[in-house]
Amino acid sequence: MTKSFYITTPIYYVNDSPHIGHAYTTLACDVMARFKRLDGYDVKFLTGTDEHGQKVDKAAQAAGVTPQAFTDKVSQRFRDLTGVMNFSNDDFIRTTEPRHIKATQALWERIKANGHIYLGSYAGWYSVRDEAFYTETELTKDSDGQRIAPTGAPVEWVEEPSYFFNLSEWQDKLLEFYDAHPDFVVPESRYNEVRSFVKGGLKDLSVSRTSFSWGVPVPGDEKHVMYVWLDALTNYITALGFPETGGEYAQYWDGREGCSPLHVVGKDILRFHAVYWPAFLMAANLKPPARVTAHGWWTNEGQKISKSVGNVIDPIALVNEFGLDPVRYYMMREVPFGNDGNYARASMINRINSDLANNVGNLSQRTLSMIQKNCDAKVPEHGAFTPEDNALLDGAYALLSKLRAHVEKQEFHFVLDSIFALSTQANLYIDQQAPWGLKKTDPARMHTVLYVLAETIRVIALYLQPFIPASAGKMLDQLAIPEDQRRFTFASAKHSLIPGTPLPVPEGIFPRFVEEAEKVA
Ligand code: ME8
Repeated sequence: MTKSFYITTPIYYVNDSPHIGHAYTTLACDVMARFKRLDGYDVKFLTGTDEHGQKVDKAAQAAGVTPQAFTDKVSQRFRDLTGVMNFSNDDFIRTTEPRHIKATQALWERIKANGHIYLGSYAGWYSVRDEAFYTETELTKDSDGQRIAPTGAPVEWVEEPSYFFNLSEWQDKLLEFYDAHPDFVVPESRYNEVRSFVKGGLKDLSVSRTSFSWGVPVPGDEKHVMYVWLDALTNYITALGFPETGGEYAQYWDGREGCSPLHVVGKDILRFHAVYWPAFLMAANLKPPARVTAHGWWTNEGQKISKSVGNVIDPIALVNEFGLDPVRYYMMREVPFGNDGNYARASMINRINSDLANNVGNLSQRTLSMIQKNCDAKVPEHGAFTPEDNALLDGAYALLSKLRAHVEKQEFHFVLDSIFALSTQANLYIDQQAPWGLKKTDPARMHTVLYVLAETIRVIALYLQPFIPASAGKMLDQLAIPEDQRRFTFASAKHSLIPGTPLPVPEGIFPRFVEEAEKVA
């Protein structure tokens, strides 16, 4: 049976337009989803928008429109971003949809029926920006003496009737769960952080609010709306048809053997996903996800990104300037996934020129134009392979298992590193074999060398598809590879290029980036 794979992005608050952080998380999920599809999995990839809560309500008020009109407009910008970035999500969820309200209320009712929700009243600190409750001891003061959250967000005092989830009673169960699933949180440093947070003791969690109404009504007590995080986290199972537990829920979440739901999130929202969410699910007798992977944060030219500083990076502006695949490549290559990273214009240009143009671009352009000129524009015939030929080809085919292992751990930078190392090796092979010299001395050997190169490029292009789908697709078009022969099972000698296949005239796929000022000079 085909294996199933479910991957989700956080759902994004619609208080503001998408920025590089949003594009980055979804890109990582897109790469993983594409990789798994090419590797034969049945994939569901979900993204969407988080539309309830005080933060969005306030943003709508500031814009002078109703929350529904406001969320309709801003949610569309996130949907548009999926098109601009060539994301391959299978669904786009909005928490204001009826399917989600139904799922959230059903989850609440299950948790309540199991005795884990009780009515009380909350008196404490709340940060609207973080949509999070904080204890007095977690707070510090800013330069004006105002209390602030550990994230730097302002807090306000809240006193209101509230339902509580008995989180304090889940400490042991969570610790047992973490011990049984040491890969539940990746990277390991984050796993340890989550574990020690839970070990330090948990307090019951306020899960409803009464001082505003922009949320999912609590079933049976509609003065309350649910805490936005309980609402938001449920999206991951709403999209699988919950409260139905057959169908996609059984296929992607709990049922089909080997299915392993994966949530990718930024480090700031790990606690919600790795502590609250498994506790909510266990309280409803549902299975927790298989893994939560946390990535780091981007800075801009060394500076923390903030709206007040005015250095927010607009992913669409990056794509307009550098092109989509270069931006996708840069974001996945520049920063080891899990670490914080820095966006620098100079490093973007350097990656475009040295990795894409000079390495893979040059390899493919040199090889294909020689074939065009010297092999009658057809995949060349080849003679017996030398040990050098075999070393390159076998290395290319064998790389897949290494790439799989890195993808399993969300080590996307290592995947790219390995593919580009193969391309570097192929460039060295050209220089050593010097096919241009063989043209007169040994044309048959020249044909073999060009065959080996074209076949290596085919395999490189297959592997690059998850990262730079359009450019890798063009590389495969230039080798006349049919659409239905682009999955990873085709990365083997059994499916190697067929000599005599006509090839189109090659065109450069990876142009160098030249600054406007240099163009004039
Ligand atoms: O947190 N670099 O939504 P959100 C990298 N609605 N990532 C960044 C970043 C940066 N500079 N700034 C923000 C929410 N992010 C909730 C999620 S899920 C059930 C609900 C990332 O729109 C951040 O880490 O505030 C987070 O993963 C994501 O953007 C969404 O943030």
